[in-house]
Amino acid sequence: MLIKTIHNWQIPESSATSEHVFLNRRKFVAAAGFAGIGLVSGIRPVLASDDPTAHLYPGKLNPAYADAGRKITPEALNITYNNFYEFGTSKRISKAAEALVIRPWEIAFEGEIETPFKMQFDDLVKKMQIEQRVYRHRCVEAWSMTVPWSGFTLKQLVALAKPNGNAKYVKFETFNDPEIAPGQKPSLFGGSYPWPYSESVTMEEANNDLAFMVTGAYGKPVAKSMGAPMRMHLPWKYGFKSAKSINKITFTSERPKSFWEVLGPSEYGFWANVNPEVSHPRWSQASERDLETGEKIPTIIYNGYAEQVASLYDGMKDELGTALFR
Ligand SMILES: Nc1nc2c(c(=O)[nH]1)N[C@H]1C(S)=C(S)[C@@H](COP(=O)(O)O)O[C@H]1N2
Ligand SMILES: [Mo]
Repeated sequence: MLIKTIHNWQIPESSATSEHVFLNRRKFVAAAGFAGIGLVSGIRPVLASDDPTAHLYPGKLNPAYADAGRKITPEALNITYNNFYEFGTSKRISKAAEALVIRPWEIAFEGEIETPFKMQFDDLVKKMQIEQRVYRHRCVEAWSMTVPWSGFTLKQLVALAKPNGNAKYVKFETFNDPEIAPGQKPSLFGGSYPWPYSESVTMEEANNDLAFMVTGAYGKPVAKSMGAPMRMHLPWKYGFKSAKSINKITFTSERPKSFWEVLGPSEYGFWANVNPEVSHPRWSQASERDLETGEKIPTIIYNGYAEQVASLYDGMKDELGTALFR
């Protein structure tokens, strides 16, 4: 996708690639070549006949999110370079993730709602207005990508659940099945990971137009390695907030503790809003590496989405007076 208009988050000309980043890029190109081999031997593209919802995609392109100002990350790279700890701690989990069984896929709605209920994913997705949006994604590890997602706004899901007046947070949980997900086997990691993976947002965040529930990518149902059949994308927050393969949604009055918050509260807090001025305790967040090109790009507050979300944090500034990070 070409850059057509000037946005505040666009890359300044001055961000020339340093030697250090260039070397990393060469390393990365080698790794991407390796991923290509994996693709040929192991990954089969999703066929329309495989998935009863395939005809829904890509959906109507939302003009407000048609151009993310950056080149779309190639699909082949994106589905083979993932964070999905259920299947292992490396980025090369796409083959292992094929073990995920996504039909039937039941989603439980619980907590502070009118009546708790369960719904099959195929029935749920039919009730939603599917659209396509191109979003930038910024991982806390300081790499970024640009993805043409399809899905529906989180606020539609909130409305479907009918929360009551006590609901202040929404918690999203992933499956827990050590039979298919080796990362969830207690023997491998000493049982120290607080499975299932979970993430939460405030009701205000969930109802913000930017908050998106992803069911498709690159014009078809989202790949297993990217969190099939349903994952979130909150583009103004670090990537770990965007939980994959969700099967339980709970509305709560108290703020839940998420998977990464339990593991490292000083590094992966609840808010996790992208903020170049607040370093991760072990590295700077001032810039990021484009997954495809290896180019070093300055990181922008709220990943460039301040216009849509900054008002959520009015009066909630951190010690830097900018935006909440942890
Ligand atoms: N269930 C689950 N969801 C997850 C993760 C995970 O390990 N398990 N990793 C997160 C992180 S750190 C990132 S950056 C994104 C990566 O999404 P991608 O693999 O589609 O690029 O997924 C997020 N969602
Ligand atoms: Mo991440």
